[in-house]
Amino acid sequence: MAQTLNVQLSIADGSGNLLFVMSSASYNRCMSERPLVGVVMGSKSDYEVLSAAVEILKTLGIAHEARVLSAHRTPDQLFEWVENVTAQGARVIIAGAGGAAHLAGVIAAKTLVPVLAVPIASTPLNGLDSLLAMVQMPKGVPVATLAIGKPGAANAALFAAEILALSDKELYLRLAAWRAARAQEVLEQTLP
Ligand code: AIR
Repeated sequence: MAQTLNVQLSIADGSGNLLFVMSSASYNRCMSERPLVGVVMGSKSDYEVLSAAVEILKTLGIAHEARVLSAHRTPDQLFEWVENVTAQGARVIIAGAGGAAHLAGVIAAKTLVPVLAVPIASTPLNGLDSLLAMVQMPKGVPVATLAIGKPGAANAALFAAEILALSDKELYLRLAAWRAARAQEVLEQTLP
């Protein structure tokens, strides 16, 4: 007979106060729900960076769908995915790309769902090319651009969580606990 293991994830601060509790059952439920966040990247090679966003979404129990689709190499399939994922209920899209990074911009052109852009350092220009491509959107089609690389990817997921938490009290509490745990980590740092 198959058995289901239900474990609890909990985070406590240095004084033992519980900051974060989530059962594996509710985590699994979140993951099987329809995606609230779409994560898309121009190439599999971008995943090393975008995994920082996916990890945060998992930690906060936010249902998401991650795909590789390129504005230049697979434009038709990209538009199809944007239509599908937003129709399913995605309320934020995170788009990471390097080089001539048009991914976030063309997605923003196709939807009114907020688009968060993550520039990726994948060319000899070290991400400055993608940063400028993403941040310099023409008036009328906004994209919110985060920092180059992993810090930007992690912050994109946290920003997505903040947007969703405006109408989801449980997520708001998980996010507050996550932030408090990070502060606690700093306070516990000691110097040699
Ligand atoms: N890219 C893919 N299609 C359009 C763009 N701008 C980007 C990817 C990746 C870079 O090109 O986002 O950062 C190199 O991709 P690859 O597949 O050659 O490693």
